[in-house]
Amino acid sequence: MKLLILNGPNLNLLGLREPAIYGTQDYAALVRFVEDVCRQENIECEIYQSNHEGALVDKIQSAYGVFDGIVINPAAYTHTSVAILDALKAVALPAVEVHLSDVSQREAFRQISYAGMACVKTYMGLGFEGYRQAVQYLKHLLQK
Ligand code: CA2
Repeated sequence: MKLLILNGPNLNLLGLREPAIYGTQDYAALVRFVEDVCRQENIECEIYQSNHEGALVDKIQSAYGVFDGIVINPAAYTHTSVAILDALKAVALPAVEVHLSDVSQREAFRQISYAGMACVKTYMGLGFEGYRQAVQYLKHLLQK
């Protein structure tokens, strides 16, 4: 089983600012966390972060026929990107949306998730743990 883990803009800056919202650990720690989870679950993974919408769209497109599922935190593009929504729909791989923070309790502009419309499940407000839940959810779904 092979999963693509995608992270959107500014997540590479984790730990530098807003620790009350996003925690104190940096992006390298998130990568290590997800790699450890995938190792424990016996899942192959590729973890990719970009600050560019088109690069994320290209990566989703390239997942077709290569990966079995996608875990995606589109970051700010969650709330704006029909292009990412369309790419997820186009490849039609099971996708799970993750947010470190509980976006449902934040600003009005964060209340819409375009990417979420193409996802089978969303985890929010769990910090890094949300990625573990997402990987495990996809594992169980794909084993059915
Ligand atoms: O809670 C999440 O995971 C988000 O996807 C994070 C995004 C935000 O735009 C979404 O609404 C919710 C922001 C990503 C990183 O932002 C940083 C801001 C300051 C310092 C470091 C990272």
